[in-house]
Amino acid sequence: MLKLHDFKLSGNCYKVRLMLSLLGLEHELVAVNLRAGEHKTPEFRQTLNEFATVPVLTDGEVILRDSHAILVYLARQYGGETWLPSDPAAQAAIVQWLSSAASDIRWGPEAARLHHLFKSPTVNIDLAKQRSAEVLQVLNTHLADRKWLELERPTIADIACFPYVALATDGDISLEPYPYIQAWIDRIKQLPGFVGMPGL
Ligand SMILES: N[C@@H](CCC(=O)N[C@@H](CS)C(=O)NCC(=O)O)C(=O)O
Repeated sequence: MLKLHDFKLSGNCYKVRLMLSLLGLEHELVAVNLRAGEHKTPEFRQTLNEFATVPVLTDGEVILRDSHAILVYLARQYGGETWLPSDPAAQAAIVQWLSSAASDIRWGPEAARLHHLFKSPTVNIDLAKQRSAEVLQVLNTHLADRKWLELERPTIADIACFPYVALATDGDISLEPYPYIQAWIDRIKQLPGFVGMPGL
């Protein structure tokens, strides 16, 4: 049985919950209390993730940390050619967006949400706002003449980028100036098997 070590308010965990649901995969959720530091115990580090973060997915002997690595695994293991095709150019086109999710979006809207919702002292909010404006503008322009980020269909590129973009208002960043992003968010919400999370 697939098992996800999870935190309900984490957008990175939500990426995995969403993918599991879109693929119709049965799974068990194990709630990890981050506020109580349950992810920082020696046991968690030794058996699940030495970096002490969630999500962590286990599937039999396979133990994976990092939402994007987990998306890759689920897409290839259970999704055939649909969500991450094996064609090298198509695959690389999608991986570009996994990188954008882990960099531009991470340091933009994800950081702004950390600041506002979780009062994280580590965030430079002015920089996070500036980076949010930059990445949201790029995304809006990219989506002006296409429905999905790559391949003219939903892929894990969309699933990786969607949560923290759609949750931008949690970080006090309005999506009003970005109509093409808003239309893309609505399209993702219409996918069969879509599930939401608090804030969406
Ligand atoms: N690159 C990782 C980031 C994982 C991450 O930072 N998870 C956060 C929750 S969204 C976490 O576990 N934070 C706990 C901590 O930093 O103490 C991913 O995409 O899964």
